[in-house]
Amino acid sequence: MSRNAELFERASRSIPGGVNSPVRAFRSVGGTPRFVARAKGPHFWDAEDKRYIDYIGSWGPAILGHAHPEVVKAVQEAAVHGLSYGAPTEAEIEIAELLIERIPSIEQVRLTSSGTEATMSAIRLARGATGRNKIIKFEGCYHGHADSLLVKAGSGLLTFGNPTSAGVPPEFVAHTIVIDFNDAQGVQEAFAAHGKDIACVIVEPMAGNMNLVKPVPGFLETLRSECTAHGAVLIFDEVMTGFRVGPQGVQGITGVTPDLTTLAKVIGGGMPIGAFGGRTDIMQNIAPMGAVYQAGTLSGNPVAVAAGITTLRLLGEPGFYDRLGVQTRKLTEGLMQCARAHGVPFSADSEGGMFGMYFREQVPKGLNDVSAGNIEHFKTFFHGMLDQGVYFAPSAYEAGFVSCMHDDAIIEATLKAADHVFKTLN
Ligand code: HOZ
Repeated sequence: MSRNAELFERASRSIPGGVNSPVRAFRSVGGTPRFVARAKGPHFWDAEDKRYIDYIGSWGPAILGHAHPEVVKAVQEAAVHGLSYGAPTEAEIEIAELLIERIPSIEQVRLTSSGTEATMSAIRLARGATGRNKIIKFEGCYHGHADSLLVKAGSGLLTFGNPTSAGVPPEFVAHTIVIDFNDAQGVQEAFAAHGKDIACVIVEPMAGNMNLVKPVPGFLETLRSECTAHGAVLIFDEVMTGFRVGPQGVQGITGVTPDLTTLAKVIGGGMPIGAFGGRTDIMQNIAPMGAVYQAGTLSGNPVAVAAGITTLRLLGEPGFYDRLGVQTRKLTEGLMQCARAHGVPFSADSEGGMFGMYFREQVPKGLNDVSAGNIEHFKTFFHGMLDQGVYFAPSAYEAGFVSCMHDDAIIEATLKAADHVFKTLN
């Protein structure tokens, strides 16, 4: 038995499914999860010391590559001074100021420990600020695992073919309206029917939890105009896209301004962190200023904040996102070329350092399109690439991530492996 298999068997005795987050279990692709022993730059090594080119990068945070020396140094230096205080620090102000400076729609921001906490809190805040109950979310968008959001949610749940989670009472999701992503008309109809009861619209402005799905022109603009017209709060969940697709997230690319934004992943540089922020008049409703409660012992954790500040500083270097976007496009265009050469129906898309691969001719516009991809081709491709030492997400419903350490040699090695694997799909 391989060392990875041994570890998986052992893990399965003490941890449900052997993993601490469902997609990692490889259920939708079959086979044995790789247990990571260490990582550096664009690579990680598994329990058998096999090296992989990593296109997950911790699902986004590793934008500078794994174990970037400056981020590691910042973490080490912060750790020496104590791991957690449960009291304010100057560094928290620094990261808040950095976020406000980088993302113009954020006037005030509060830190949490995860993206789930950030979205859950942003929704509570929207409800508290408006005095309304209903929320709109979109099919295939995933906003963490808070109860009211586990309605036909994407990612792990889809992978299990189970559109909602057990353990969520129907009453908890009774106020959640689910509309197809990119269905602007559906949004207009929902507002026409329930406008005065809708507290907020929450959206991944570029979806990353049903694979990468971009908004069609006019979709985000409709969300903005409907929210404005009906006094609802527009929340952009940029947990995945924030500082990943560009220096100001999707809002910087599309020019559509949300009222609140949620962030996580990249802003912690690999350490657990989340944040929600936006208009001051809305943010002032949070305790201790207002009546909306939100708190956390590890919120603003000094070690996570140190990693985040250093990461954000390095991302601010001129040309960073241009270079990242070029490398990511080299990958997606190269993959499409390989697939075409071998007659495999395939498409790909990217924005900044985030990409999608689809085993169908057209890039998807929503969840149904993603589900229409050839899942058998995906599985064969995934395992073929894994054998060749290239690690893509073990689910057709996840996006991929490129770091600034994925240089030409890494992309070429990936495409060489892909050429070999696409050949076997024909
Ligand atoms: N579904 C998560 C990403 N979209 C997976 C997170 C993890 O397993 O770490």
